[in-house]
Amino acid sequence: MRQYLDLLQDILDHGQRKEDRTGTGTYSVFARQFRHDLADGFPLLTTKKLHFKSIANELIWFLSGDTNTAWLKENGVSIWDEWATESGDLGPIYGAQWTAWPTRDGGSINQIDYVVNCLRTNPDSRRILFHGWNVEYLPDESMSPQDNVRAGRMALPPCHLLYQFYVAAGRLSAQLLIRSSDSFLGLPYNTASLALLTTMLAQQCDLEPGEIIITTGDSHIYSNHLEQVRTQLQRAPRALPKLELLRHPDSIYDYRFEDFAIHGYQPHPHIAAPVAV
Ligand code: DHF
Ligand code: TMP
Repeated sequence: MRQYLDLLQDILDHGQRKEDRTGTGTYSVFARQFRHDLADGFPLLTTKKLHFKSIANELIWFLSGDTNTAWLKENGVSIWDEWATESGDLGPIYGAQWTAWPTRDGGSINQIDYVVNCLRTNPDSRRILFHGWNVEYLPDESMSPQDNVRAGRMALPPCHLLYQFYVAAGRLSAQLLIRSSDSFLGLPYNTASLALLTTMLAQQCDLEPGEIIITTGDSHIYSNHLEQVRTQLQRAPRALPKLELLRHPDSIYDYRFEDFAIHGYQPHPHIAAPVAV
């Protein structure tokens, strides 16, 4: 995806040096946007190899409402380990807010049910969205992720937070606001995850996948990713793979990793980079 590489170049050329919560230091620009038509292929980065299994299983895990790393670990995914307590807890992060947003009467609201229902019964609605930014449960930035979890708060506040959907001419489009974007490590995951969720929702609602649009707020490259970014920018993007759904699950909650087939993914080799905790 040319636009992704252009964003990395933009940050290298125009990024301001900023200190950050993790003490690593970043180069950062504010508020960038890119779009991709899912008819042109599945947006899995080709300029470095991505672990699609981590991306798919993380999404399945979010949709299940789970916020403990145990299931991820059993399924070969370690991307959340650094922020969890010894017992694997991450506090009420994505899965909790998506599927069980707490209400004042002690109940909860499933925002994913709302979205699926709205897409099926009221696709022209301008209110088809779900949101992860539940202010009551945001972490205290002066405390560690684990101490926040012990206090009943999220380990990390959501980075990808506002998902909005749009239907026209039988196609389902989605836009996502990412308030803070680790452009080398996180953004390729977030992009593929949004594309996968949009494709799954389209299947569930008898629509064709349309466009995805991503807006990134604080769009940064960590100072210890500069070498990796330069390596990646020297590589020529290759043809995008195709995603095939092998089954029509009964609901948005019934997808398994085995339901997804990625065809024609021939990326350049993986580039390792340390994640800032
Ligand atoms: N913190 C920071 N600083 N950046 C993030 O991207 C981030 N993402 C989180 C939680 N906290 C974060 C959740 N998502 C990796 C990718 C996504 C992710 C967390 C970590 C990662 O380290 N990816 C490596 C290894 C992939 C693997 O183990 O499968 C990569 O090379 O893509
Ligand atoms: P912050 O909460 O101080 O913004 O730190 C969160 C870091 O994690 C920041 O570098 C953005 C990154 N991140 C992503 O880019 N995508 C994600 O999906 C997640 C969970 C985090």
